[in-house]
Amino acid sequence: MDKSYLSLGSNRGDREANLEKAIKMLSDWAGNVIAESSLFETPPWKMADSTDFLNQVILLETDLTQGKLMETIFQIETILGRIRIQKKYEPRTIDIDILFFNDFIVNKDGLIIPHPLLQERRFVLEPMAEIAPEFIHPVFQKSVSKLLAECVDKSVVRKLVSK
Ligand code: PH2
Ligand code: MG
Ligand code: MG
Repeated sequence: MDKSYLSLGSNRGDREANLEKAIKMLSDWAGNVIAESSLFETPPWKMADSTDFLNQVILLETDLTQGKLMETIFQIETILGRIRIQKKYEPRTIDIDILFFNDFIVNKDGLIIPHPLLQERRFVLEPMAEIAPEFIHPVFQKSVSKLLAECVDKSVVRKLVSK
């Protein structure tokens, strides 16, 4: 099976329930969720007039191709009430982004892996560093903990104690 790290984020509705439902659907339709980070409360990154997010990173074992995984993710986002109105970032019940897929480097049919902005986002690197600090970014050839140490985004992300 292939291994994919996914970033989950929600800042509308019952954020914690949205993350939980997304993980359940991913395990039903995409594979096995074999690791989950804690939940992190994070200030909106490059979004004006937005409320705080809950963010999480999970590790999924899957037999789906990257393209099929992306399709499944879009279906889950739609079922969970994600509405895309504008092109720019907007509040959402759920956003699921593929961060890594094995050590593959992909740029095809609008899908870019590794996620091109992950190294700029503390809301991704903090949770990922909790479950996979030694994972090597295949383009930069640096570990996630090194990317976190070098990250220019200094926003304060807060780990929730309940998980
Ligand atoms: N997602 C974005 C843009 N900004 N900020 C936070 N804190 N969390 C997110 O998940 C997030 C964001 C685009 O997908
Ligand atoms: Mg996103
Ligand atoms: Mg997305």
